[in-house]
Amino acid sequence: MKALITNKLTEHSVTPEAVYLNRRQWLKASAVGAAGLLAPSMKAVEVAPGDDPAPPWLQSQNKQASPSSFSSTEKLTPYEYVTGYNNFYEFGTGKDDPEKYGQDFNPHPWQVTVSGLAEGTGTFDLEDLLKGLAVEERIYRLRCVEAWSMVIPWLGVPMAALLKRFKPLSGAQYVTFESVYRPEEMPGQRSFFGAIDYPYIEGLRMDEAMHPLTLMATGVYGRSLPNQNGAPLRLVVPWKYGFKSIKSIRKITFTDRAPQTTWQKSNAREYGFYANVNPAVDHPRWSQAEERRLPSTLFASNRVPTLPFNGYADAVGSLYRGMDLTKYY
Ligand SMILES: Nc1nc2c(c(=O)[nH]1)N[C@H]1C(S)=C(S)[C@@H](COP(=O)(O)O)O[C@H]1N2
Ligand SMILES: [Mo]
Repeated sequence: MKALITNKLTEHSVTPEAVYLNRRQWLKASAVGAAGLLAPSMKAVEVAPGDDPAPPWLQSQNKQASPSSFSSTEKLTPYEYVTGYNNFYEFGTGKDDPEKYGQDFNPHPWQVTVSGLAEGTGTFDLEDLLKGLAVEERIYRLRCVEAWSMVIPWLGVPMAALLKRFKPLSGAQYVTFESVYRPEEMPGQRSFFGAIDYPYIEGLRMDEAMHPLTLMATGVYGRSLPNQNGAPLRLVVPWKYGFKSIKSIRKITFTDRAPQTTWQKSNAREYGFYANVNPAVDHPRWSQAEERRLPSTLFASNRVPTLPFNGYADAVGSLYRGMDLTKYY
């Protein structure tokens, strides 16, 4: 089944038809069980190729995506929210700035520089980096530290499969990611009163990076990533607050110690290195006990309780056994 999702959705098509159709299929497929896992035979969406400015090799790799049993069965957040309500400060701090001001950014051709404690360091073309890796569709919850959330159908490759290509050395305890720095194409990076330092830096402990849920996303909603979502490749760590999921990655570095991340540098008391979603540890300025599942309105705020590790505790809780999560927030 093919459905068309254009970039100009009207209010009348807030939820793409393909999503509705597939929801019905999912419900019919009794394989959708209490665990909330998707029957691993059906993708959520397919998108017409005309919408996608990425090079043909990337489009075709994304289009061959197979569904993943790690996917959530919750109702997808509509495409226009996923691609129109964004945090990507390089393009501005307003939620609609990334879509508005992200269109002059040209992510192709793209290279990634890999350095540090690994055998296979160097600078690689994106195409070579991804060659031979199977893209999966992963429907994950995304929980922003600002207490809103979405359900997003990502396309991407397991981070472990990508990182293994560089043969990390045994001393590599952490991996650092760095976003692109292109002030000429990114107005937020030119702003004198920029909210944060650029380039944007994030990092994971090695075992977090290699966890099967950790994804290097190459697409969303059946197409390659729009600029505002972090084209051409971005991290997705669904059990952590959204700011860990760094966009438009240009550098990967294997290190023996944790990097200072952008948000830690901006305010260490408010933003920790771990940033695991935790309803029991409030942000100093607001509660994290609940979230607004978008779309939400004044009359239907759509508040849902926030779950430990964003609902992925069974899969990732053991990574943090014995750690005081109020100290390592
Ligand atoms: N480089 C970069 N990556 C970033 C951000 C950013 O401002 N710059 N914002 C983060 C935040 S706060 C969130 S919630 C997610 C949002 O991802 P989305 O816009 O694709 O939903 O991206 C994260 N990755
Ligand atoms: Mo966020």
